Amino acid sequence: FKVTLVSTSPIDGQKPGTSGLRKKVKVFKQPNYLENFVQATFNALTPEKVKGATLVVSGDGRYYSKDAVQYFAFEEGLYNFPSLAKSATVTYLIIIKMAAANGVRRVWVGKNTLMSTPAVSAVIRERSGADGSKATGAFILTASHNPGGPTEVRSVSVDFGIKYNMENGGPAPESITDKIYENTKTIKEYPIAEDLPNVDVSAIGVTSFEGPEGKFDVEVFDSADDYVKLMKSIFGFESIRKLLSSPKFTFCYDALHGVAGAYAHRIFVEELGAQESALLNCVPKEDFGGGHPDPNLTYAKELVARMGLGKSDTGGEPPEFGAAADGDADRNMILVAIIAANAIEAIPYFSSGLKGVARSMPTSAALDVVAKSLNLKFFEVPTGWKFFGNLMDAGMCSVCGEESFGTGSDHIREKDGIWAVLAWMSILAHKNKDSIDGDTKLVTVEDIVRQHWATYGRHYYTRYDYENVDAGKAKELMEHLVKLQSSIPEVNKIVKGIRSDVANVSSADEFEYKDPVDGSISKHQGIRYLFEDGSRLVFRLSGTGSEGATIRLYIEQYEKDASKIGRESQEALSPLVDIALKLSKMEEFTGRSAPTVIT
Ligand code: VG1
Ligand code: CO
Repeated sequence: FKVTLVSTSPIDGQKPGTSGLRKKVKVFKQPNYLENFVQATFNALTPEKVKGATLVVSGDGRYYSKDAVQYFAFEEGLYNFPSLAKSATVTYLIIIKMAAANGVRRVWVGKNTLMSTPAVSAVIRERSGADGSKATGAFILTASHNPGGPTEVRSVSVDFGIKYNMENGGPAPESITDKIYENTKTIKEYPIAEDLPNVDVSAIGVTSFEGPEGKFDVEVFDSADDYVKLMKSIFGFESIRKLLSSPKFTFCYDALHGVAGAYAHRIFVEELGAQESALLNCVPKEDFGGGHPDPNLTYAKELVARMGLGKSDTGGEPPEFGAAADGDADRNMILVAIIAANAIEAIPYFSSGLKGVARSMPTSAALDVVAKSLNLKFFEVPTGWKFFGNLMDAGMCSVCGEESFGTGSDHIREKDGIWAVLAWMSILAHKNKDSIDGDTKLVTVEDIVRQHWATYGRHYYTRYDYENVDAGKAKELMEHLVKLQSSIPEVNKIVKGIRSDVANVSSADEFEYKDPVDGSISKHQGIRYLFEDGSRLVFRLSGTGSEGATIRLYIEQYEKDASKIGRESQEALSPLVDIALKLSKMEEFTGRSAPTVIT
């Protein structure tokens, strides 16, 4: 192949957010939009991470991924994969062609361009090529929980996204994402191997090409092999298998048509013996079946119905255990504090102890209580998994969690939805090791959760999301809250005027984080109001949306009194909700009388 230099000019707004660059599909389809970002990334890396390097390129399979990996110069609608992939004449690769032109030695692509975010992390860390080569980074094509597809249906934004992960398998830290952004503002040209023939990404194997600087390979492989191997080294599959094959235990896993489906069958059915019927929506789709691949009680409707939690309960016995994944399979509906509290005895990987635990700032402080009682090192970081990476690399932290149902450990450098399910199953298997055979009832997730609350107290917790709010108004609301913080007595006067039955606000601030490993500082990470009884109100602007602003309001109340831990969460939190809405003048600023989603 030949290398051509293409002239380009900067495009506004390519600043990576919480987890990479996420924009509407139609924004990504603008000429040079993807190319500029990819080249800005190459230019932000040290030369040895590009020249002669091995890179992973894959994602959650959402619409436009195949174009991004291998671009088809056809009008929309004519595009038909994989038959076109084989006609190697008129296709233009974007990332692969740019990688080749930048002197990358080889690109590893997941079969059909599919790879979950945790699997990418595992592949960077664990996989070796036939010649012993190791990957030093990855382009992950995902907008995770944001819907996808070619066109907006009922004005739901359809998004595409791209992020770069480093040689430790974790998302690029802010020092790199800032550099990428700076580069997008000055970019003038990028090299591309326009005539590089296309590769059939549905067929496993290596294709080699010859370029001006030598050989370039594209290797297609199934990352489920690497991922399963890693999971087997962490968990006792035998004991989980025993649990899953017991007639007393039923299970349900909803992949919401995201990439988790590419792993679920292999792990849960083939390796662990679950029934086929345990899998819901496990066929990955470009548009997630028209759904919203966000695993919460609002969007995981089918699972919620099967669990008998929703109004549309179809009757019959609900499964013992249910879980759902997001689009890129790094999250699910399971919480971290309980994993941390039980990990050492239930999960072989942790048998020698936990190095420490961490959570993101808005996440429930339930983990803090466990850390204190087990005497574990504890860290509070800003939102986004990239902040956990340094702690893990420095051996300071084993288990991490975020409020949005993202959990994971230092086996990789991303959150990991399937890991979290296996962790829970390990805990269940451990608690039931004597009751699995015989007539005794199984210990359920609910039993474990109640036991946990009885031991550690309960953190009532909820998140209100106001999606697609006018960006200017959202900013004004945040500024209003920052201004209020200058006088705590004034805040308390307002609070007491709203409800007299809540504790005093003891302090308030804008969260700022100093990384204990490299000393880097991240500012403006959300506004906190902390109450004397441990309750908290947190306000922040989402960094993953693609339209307007999303305000997230996190409300938390800690209850140690065992007689008060069984209340309904929304009812227990209603005084604080009232205060949060009035203190922030939510309706006044946003014009919204109710949030878009409550989780
Ligand atoms: C949200 C979540 C955050 C998570 C991030 C990426 O961010 O709140 O906990 O790390 O999504 O998750 P924000 O900035 O919108 O609040 V994923 O699974 O969508 O990559
Ligand atoms: Co995700």
